[in-house]
Amino acid sequence: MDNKKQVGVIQVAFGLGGCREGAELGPRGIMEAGLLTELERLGYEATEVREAVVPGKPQLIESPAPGKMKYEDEVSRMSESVSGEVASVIGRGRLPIVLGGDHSVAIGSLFGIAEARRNLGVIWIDAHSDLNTEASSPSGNAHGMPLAVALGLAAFKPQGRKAPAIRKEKLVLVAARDLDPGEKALIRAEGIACFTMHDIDKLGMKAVMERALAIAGEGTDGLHVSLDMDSLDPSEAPGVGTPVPGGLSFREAHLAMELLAESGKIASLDIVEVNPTLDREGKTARLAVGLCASLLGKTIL
Ligand code: NNH
Ligand code: MN
Ligand code: MN
Ligand code: MN
Repeated sequence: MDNKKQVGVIQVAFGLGGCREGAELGPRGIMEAGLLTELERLGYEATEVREAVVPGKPQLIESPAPGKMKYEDEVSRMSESVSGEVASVIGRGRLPIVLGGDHSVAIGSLFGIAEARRNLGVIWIDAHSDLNTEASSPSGNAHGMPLAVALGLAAFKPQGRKAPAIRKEKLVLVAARDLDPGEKALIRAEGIACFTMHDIDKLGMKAVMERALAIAGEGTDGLHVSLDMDSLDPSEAPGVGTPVPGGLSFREAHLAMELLAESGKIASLDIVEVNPTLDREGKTARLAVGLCASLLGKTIL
């Protein structure tokens, strides 16, 4: 496996995939909450910080067409830049940390990582399942579609990248509690592993992570963790665009990260949907930094 003591932070100041403005300020919020200091404390050396090239809001905003992804061209250009940055960070033996931005940035990270790891395991920690296609999406928002795109189920395909980027057998959803009808049907039909909040309440986070690791961590050449901050309860993470009650507690989220770290299989990470304009004095951004530290090996003792 790669030299884990070197990371590359990729800032993706993109919010057009979501439904509210402000997620594009997420990378700055997370950096200001002290990510680099925390990485240094953990022994990561010479952390490289890069910025993906992201298009702004177009002058002429097309009226949203049903069955089409909103800001498709912008999402496409953003994904191209992010996947290139991610592939180059991995190519130099570093662990990529992608800072969103809304969750559409994960289209870029998944396709970029897939260049290096065709047999990727993915753990998707999110209140939502992000499995909408253009046809099933109730909103047309790209942040509800990254997994459908990565599985090759959506009409949208990232330019010059081989789809699918991931395999449904090696994908695990954790903390789900707000699924659209088309997503529920897809999860059932495709047999995608989904540990809902109900499962976490019943089994506990430890058992859920053990099962998740058995599914996504075994027989794969690296694990990608995509952490949507709306997986947390809104009382812990108020600064997100689509808060959903009944989410992960502070300790459940940290325990999940600690158990993932103990597996020794983490090869890449996204932290997304931090919206500083909706946050309360940087609480969500600080929690994002803390969770990242736990995932990268910070222990209590
Ligand atoms: N499922 C909804 C949609 O597709 C909401 C998605 N919102 C998210 N996903 N924040 O993580 O529009
Ligand atoms: Mn998401
Ligand atoms: Mn979400
Ligand atoms: Mn919804």
